[in-house]
Amino acid sequence: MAQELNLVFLEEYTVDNTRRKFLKTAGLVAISGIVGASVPGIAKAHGEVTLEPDLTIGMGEFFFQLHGQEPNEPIRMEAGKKYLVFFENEGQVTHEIHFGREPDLEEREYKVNLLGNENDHENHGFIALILQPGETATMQFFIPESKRGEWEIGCFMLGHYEAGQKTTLIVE
Ligand SMILES: [Cu+2]
Repeated sequence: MAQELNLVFLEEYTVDNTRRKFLKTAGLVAISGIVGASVPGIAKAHGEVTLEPDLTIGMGEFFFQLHGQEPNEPIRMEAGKKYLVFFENEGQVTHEIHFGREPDLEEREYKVNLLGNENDHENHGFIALILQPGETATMQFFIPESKRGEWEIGCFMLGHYEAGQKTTLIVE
């Protein structure tokens, strides 16, 4: 049940002229269904193209886990680089993936979002990915240099953040 999720761009993004132009007018955009169009894929038999993720992040009760690391061990990413990230809900219940800082446990989201804010009209805000048990999503995004620092990945399903489902995300 792969869910082809949106491309999320931040600020300057220079893959091709068409998208750059689109971005200049729209700011942060989420575009469905073009993941395969902009990322070098790995050709498979029968004409199938499989994307090779840079990172694979699993989640469950109650953690995020970069494959190759321990649950909730800090995740490091580089600013100024494009990432294709594969997410997989390996748990038994629905989980969310928010990227931000300053958790707001009343509103159940971060006050500051790494990938845009809801009320930021120039940058159509990306709030969270929501995955049902067993569901996966592939997301592509670019973290600009201006976002260097310490962030967090968290799940704001009721009680999950409180139970420890949060992981430090270091943008270097
Ligand atoms: Cu959760």
